[in-house]
Amino acid sequence: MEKKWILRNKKADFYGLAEKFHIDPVIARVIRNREIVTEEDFERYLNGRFELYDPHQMKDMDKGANLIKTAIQEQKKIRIISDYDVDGIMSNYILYKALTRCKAKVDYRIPDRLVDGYGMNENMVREAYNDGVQVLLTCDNGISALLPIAYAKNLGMTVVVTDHHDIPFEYDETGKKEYTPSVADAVIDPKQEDCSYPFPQLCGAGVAWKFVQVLYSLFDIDEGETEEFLEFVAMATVCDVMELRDENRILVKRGLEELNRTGNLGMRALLRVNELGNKKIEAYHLGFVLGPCLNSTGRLENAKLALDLLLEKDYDRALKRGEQLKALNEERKEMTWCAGCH
Ligand SMILES: [Mn+2]
Repeated sequence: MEKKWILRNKKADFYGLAEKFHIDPVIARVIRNREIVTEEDFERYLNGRFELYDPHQMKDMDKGANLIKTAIQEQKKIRIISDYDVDGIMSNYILYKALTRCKAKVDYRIPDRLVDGYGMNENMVREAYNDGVQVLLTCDNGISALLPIAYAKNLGMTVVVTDHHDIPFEYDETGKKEYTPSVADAVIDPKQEDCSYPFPQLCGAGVAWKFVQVLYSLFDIDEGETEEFLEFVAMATVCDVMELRDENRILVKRGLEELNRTGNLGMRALLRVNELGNKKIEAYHLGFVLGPCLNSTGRLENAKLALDLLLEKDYDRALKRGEQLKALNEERKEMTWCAGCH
């Protein structure tokens, strides 16, 4: 049977656009269907020639980064708490590496899906408190952890939230949406109504990366050093199924360039065990080969295995960890086997 693509029919001057940008009119139509409308939008979409947005535009960004800076200078114990999926693991990795670079006393915690469930909970706050942690930094979760955060505040901890999920709300008597305020010391989430960041569709790792840009500038660390994290932002953006337009498209494009010459031993090992060592890595590989390997752990074991792989400093050990993750992913595939989802 012949396959047919049916294109939505949004109006635009496809022939004019095609001629101007040297593309096929059908491509112009596909792009238009992604809500890319003006010539300026087309230019940005096709050629990616624009500066990424200024991270300072994000609400509470400066406040949150300064709180972490002070905590680092005062050598307070900081714990990063993420989610267990690929976006969570990537966010956690980015923040952990960056805070370590700033000489922070920092560790990380990823919830175990079976034991802890999704995101930060009161047990994890208590556990951090008992470990002498004074500052909690969340990524890819935290916006809806209102009670655990209130609990942490009662225990005298500082809480900085970075997230990209929707802001929790209730309807008031008149049926109007009422957002439930968080008592965290800083809430960085571009989905907040009063946040003026122009592109709220970043993934958790995207927000974390923006945070690192600001943190590095506070420590006078060269901005170029943040680029080593782009491959992880790209991985998270694709695996969290974010819209691949606007800033996300640029982040993924640049991240793929980084990934193709990655210096991260864990990532190199993961490429090698998936027989991708000499191949050009594209978005497909992020979403369908590498991502599932990193994700397999959140389901069957603790996602910490995946983070440990990315932090591994010895290549032979990294290879062993890579094999282990790949095997776990195979096991998961066996367990969830069905025709059509292989
Ligand atoms: Mn996410």
